[in-house]
Amino acid sequence: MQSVHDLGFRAQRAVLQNGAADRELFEYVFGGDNTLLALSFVLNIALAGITILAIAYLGRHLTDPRSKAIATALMLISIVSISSYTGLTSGLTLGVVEMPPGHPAAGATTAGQDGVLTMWGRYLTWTFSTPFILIALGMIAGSDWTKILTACAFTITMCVTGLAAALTTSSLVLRWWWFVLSTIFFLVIVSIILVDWTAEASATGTADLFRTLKLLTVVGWFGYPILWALGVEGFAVLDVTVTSWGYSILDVITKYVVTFVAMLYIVDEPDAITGGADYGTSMPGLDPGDD
Ligand code: RET
Repeated sequence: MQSVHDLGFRAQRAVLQNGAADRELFEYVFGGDNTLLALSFVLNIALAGITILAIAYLGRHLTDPRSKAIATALMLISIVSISSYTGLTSGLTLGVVEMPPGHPAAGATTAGQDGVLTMWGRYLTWTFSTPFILIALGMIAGSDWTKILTACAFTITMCVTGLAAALTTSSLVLRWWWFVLSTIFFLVIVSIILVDWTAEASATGTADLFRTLKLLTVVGWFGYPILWALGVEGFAVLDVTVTSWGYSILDVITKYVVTFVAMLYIVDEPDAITGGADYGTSMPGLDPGDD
């Protein structure tokens, strides 16, 4: 009798053999004909690296735990990003996905395979990077952890359903249904930022900084579903290279620009950020050094 292990192994092999291998996709992107696409990945590796070093430098004199926590969250955004773009560059998180009947790119071929180039690693790694953006924003607004973690849970759900939208090949309707689900989760996050955190930032004293971060974040984040819809996975109005550059530019705004704006403010450790010894503790009045 065939063991469950054998069956699992055969299924895994079937999945991995279905579509172009990493090396073929790496050669497709870096082989010379798709230099612009390759640059959209490499640029972000460089920018993420510079941002990580800049945060380490700018934050070297931070002493307050809240300022340090925000700086760490900001650094983790770029740490995820450098890993994400390395995955795309190596071809590991690229794939060729055959679009369902009725899709404008149905019947397309890429790197000798039936399907379109899908940068599925982007959706996967946003699952890890966007929570850190929201942790930093929520802490700057002075929000509580219930709201911050709620926003994180919704962004994870948004990214995973976005990944499902990109990878569904069975039906066009279901691709768009995933897209609608993901958009609903996205709107929950937007409302937390625009309603709850905006009010909380005014009370905390970080309204000016939060206004800038909110603008960059909300406007920038709306760009992603628009690009998805116009890109090769949606209505296929834009080709893969333009879509990839679109995402890379949005990443520059929503990650690195947001990081520098926030970091330059935090470096001075203003009271609105540090908030005093009791700020954010579950037992006000208890000095952590008193044990
Ligand atoms: C998708 C497609 C499905 C519908 C929606 C999307 C939204 C994506 C967003 C991504 C933000 C990413 C960021 C990454 C930084 O590392 C998945 C494109 C709503 C908002 C800020």
